[in-house]
Amino acid sequence: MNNHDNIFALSSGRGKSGVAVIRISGNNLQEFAKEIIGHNTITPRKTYFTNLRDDTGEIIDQCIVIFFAAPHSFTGTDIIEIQCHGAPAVINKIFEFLRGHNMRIATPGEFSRRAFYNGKMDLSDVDGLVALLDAKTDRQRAAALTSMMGGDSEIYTDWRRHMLEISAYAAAMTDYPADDLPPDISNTIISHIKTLYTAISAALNKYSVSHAIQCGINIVIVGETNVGKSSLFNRIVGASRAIVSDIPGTTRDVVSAQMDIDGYMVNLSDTAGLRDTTDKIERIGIKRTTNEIENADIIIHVITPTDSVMTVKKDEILVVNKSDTTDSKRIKNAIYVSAKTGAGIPDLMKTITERINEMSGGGESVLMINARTYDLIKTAADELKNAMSIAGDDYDILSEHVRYAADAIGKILGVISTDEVLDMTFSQLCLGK
Ligand SMILES: Nc1nc2c(ncn2[C@@H]2O[C@H](COP(=O)(O)OP(=O)(O)O)[C@@H](O)[C@H]2O)c(=O)[nH]1
Ligand SMILES: [Mg+2]
Repeated sequence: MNNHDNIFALSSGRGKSGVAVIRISGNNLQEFAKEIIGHNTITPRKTYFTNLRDDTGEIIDQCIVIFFAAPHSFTGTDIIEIQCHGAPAVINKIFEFLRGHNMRIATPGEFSRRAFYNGKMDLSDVDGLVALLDAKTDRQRAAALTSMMGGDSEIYTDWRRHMLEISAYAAAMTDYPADDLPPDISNTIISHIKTLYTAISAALNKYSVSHAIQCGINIVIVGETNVGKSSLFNRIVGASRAIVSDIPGTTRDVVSAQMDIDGYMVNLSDTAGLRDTTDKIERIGIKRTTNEIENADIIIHVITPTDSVMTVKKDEILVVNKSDTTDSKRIKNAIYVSAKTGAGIPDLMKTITERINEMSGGGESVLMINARTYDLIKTAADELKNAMSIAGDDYDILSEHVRYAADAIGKILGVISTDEVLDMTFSQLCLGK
């Protein structure tokens, strides 16, 4: 991959659309921009209505062309943006035209990679962009946008700066004889490390929230056979905003649907009834149900009005279905619903929403932690803990540990980066980003 190549990509989605956006990134695109626009001078960021012509002079399409001069562009390079009609034939013809001008199609994430190399985004911002392009619900959008706009980077940068300061300070201690140092210097250093450690641990503790926002909150419907689990599943799916997307790997007897409840993504699963059975296939279903329960954030436990009163477990919502068959509501700690008539479903949805909000701390902003950043934050926390255990003995080693912590955070930002990390981060992006 060469950073000096002129690269192009379709930045808008594939398929028939009113308008498609093709972007070109390169080091010196002004002349080419003038040529296609057909003006001797052009102003950056101005829109030009252009009859885009191929090399024989034939019009390919009527387009809007905008030229962004480096460094004031998404990538920090020159960029030409062509807005053409969103027909595959138009797009293909423009691609062909660009190829003929010594340009090549970008690899996935290559535009963002350039933005990173040119200091337009750090890796944490790129993580945010990846998540934003994936966002299906409003909470996902909000968390990803904060991260992409540098909200998370600010926190990481602040932590790292503190760590580097502490590390340098501790290292400097070794240059002085112990008697010359202020008596409480060790305590001061340790208390600074402790403050950082507390902040980082708090962020780690919220990983489950961040994970739930990004990957969805798992809600599982359980109960004995015939209590109406599947009927209730259909009711709930119908009562919430459907997310049109497939969860990979749901071809199994546990049926799942992805939906949007109060802006949160929810993975709702209907399960096989739990009961003792000798039937081999049913037992596989029950095993899967057990797995599903283990991964559940919230369990909807369904019973019928004739069942005996039971205690409700912490993560459970007890639901009495088939309320249409009785007038009594003798089971006190349960929500009465009828999957058949829809009675009580709004109450159930309200309770589910309350539970989700409790779980997520009411939408207060949290660092958007992913698998890559989780390990690095954990490493930083561990290194700070190591540093604290050395208290007052060996400033050199203490300084080293804090330095390792700073390096871990530096890797999150990409200040310290390996090609492997970069490849992993950018390859998640689609073409044209
Ligand atoms: N009267 C009544 N019947 C229901 C209700 N919900 C489900 N059923 C019936 O109960 C039976 C079992 O329903 P199903 O959803 O397959 O239960 P599952 O085995 O727990 O998934 C079916 O005959 C449903 O029509 C309800 O709210 N009221
Ligand atoms: Mg069923």
